[in-house]
Amino acid sequence: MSNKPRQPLQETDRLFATERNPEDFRFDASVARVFPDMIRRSVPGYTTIIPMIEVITEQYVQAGSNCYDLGCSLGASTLAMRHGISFDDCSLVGVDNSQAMIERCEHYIALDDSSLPVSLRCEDIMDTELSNASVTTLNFTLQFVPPEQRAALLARIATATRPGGVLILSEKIRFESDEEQETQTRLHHEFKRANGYSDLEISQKRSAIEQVLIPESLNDHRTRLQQAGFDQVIVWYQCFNFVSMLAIKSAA
Ligand code: GEK
Repeated sequence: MSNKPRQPLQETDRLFATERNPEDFRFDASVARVFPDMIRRSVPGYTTIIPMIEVITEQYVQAGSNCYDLGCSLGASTLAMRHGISFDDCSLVGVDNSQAMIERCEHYIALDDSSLPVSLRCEDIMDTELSNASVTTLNFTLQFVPPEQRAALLARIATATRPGGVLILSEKIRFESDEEQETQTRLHHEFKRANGYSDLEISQKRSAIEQVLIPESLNDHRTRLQQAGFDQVIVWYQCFNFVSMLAIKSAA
């Protein structure tokens, strides 16, 4: 056995704790290292949504189909899907365009006890091949896709989805009323403060992420999902300005 100290698989997020030059947020190695801590302390409801992805997958997965986790990061949503799939002839694919995320994701998949194979693709979700899908997840990923490209991606997902299949779509949203926007944003920041983030961390992260995370309203999401080819869109979870939707393609 080597005496070299092992690098911990995850660390506490202190990326914005000291004053830094404003630059856009990127999913690089420094983010991948602290990601589980960062997302849990920053996204209200994340720790509820992950186990529910397993429950929803269990309900909608179809024998002999493909399941996709688009923007899989370290595989939390991928593993939830993996545990919800009861058919051994299904294939599960995780896609992320951050090399640092995919490398770490491989470790988490290897540590997990399910035997269903997972293939990981280091690819842009705009280009990744999709077919014969029963359950696809976009868990806080669409918000990072440039808004003008979102309709094309959703249409491709809907076309690839079998009758009776679903898309689980979780997003940070914006509100049509300025008053609600202000209230929900304040509550989100209070959630971060309660999780130990300082005012400096909150404001620096906000400036860094503003250019790359573009939230849309619930109405925009609903309309576009229906135009893409999903028959029913429901919000199954909301905590402040974070929601998760289920877009269902009717059974034939
Ligand atoms: C979880 N689903 O833990 N192509 C591929 N990957 C992308 C793209 C793209 N165009 N844009 C962004 N990503 C995960 C959390 S995080 C959410 C998802 C967050 C990837 C990006 O590299 C990152 O890993 C992920 O989408 C978004 O349930 O950080 O708030």
